[in-house]
Amino acid sequence: MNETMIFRNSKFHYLIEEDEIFNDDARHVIPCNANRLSKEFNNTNLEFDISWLKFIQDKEIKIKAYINSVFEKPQEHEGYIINQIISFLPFNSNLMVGNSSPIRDLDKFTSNSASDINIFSNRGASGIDGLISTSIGMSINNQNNNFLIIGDISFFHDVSSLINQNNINSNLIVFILNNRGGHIFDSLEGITKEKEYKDYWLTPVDLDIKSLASSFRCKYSKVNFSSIKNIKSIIQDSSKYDGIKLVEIKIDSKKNNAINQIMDEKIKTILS
Ligand SMILES: Cc1ncc(C[n+]2csc(CCOP(=O)(O)OP(=O)(O)O)c2C)c(N)n1
Repeated sequence: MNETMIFRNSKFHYLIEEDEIFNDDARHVIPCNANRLSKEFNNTNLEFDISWLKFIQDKEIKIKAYINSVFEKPQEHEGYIINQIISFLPFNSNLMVGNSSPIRDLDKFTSNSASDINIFSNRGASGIDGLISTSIGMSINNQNNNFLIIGDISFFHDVSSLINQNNINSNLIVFILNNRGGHIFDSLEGITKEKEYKDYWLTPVDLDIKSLASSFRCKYSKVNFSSIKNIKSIIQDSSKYDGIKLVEIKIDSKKNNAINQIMDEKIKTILS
């Protein structure tokens, strides 16, 4: 639906960009401040057809209702887990969200929260590097209520940053979504069937996170599908501990992908 709608209206697309940055998706660029432009429009008698906005809003309401209905029951699914984490975060928490699946799942499967959460991410080059050290930096400004949601490969990539807690007084909970590899690549069509998939794409590390926690003097707890409700108490008790706590959440990627597929199909139907 989106593609067709965008294609149908492509000649009417204007990018409003104050800094005149080149954008090869937009045929027309208006180099102007967006607030200033909207004020200028308000002073004219021009009438715009904004039925498309209502169309998108209606679809969004339906998709949210569908997602909420699926998540009424616990699901072995990263979107469900992120949804749960967000729902228990205290007011004014700092939350760093890793690449690539965690941030995409947060975008796709969570709604606006009334808790004024400060969201941090690294979506420039979308690197999986430095996410733990950035979160430790983030936590310096907030005595309590600092959280990071990160995949296992990204966690292992930056695990040596945990040594910083010897120098920096950081209060941080790291939720590691451990699906044993970089499962973002499962979404690339055909790749999972290639013989190089495991060695060059998935690259599972399989180090023992509990032992790493003890080496770096971090607290540790493990959550799996049957103990998923413990996420609530882990977050509620977060202000009780100093330092960094690693919470390993085991995910079965096959089950996660199967739920993703069902949800994607349904969302496609809603959008069609
Ligand atoms: C520094 C850097 N190296 C490689 C990549 C390519 N890359 C993007 S996502 C990803 C895998 C991430 O795996 P994980 O953290 O376990 O998250 P998951 O995909 O399972 O959600 C990789 C290697 C990158 N974005 N940044």
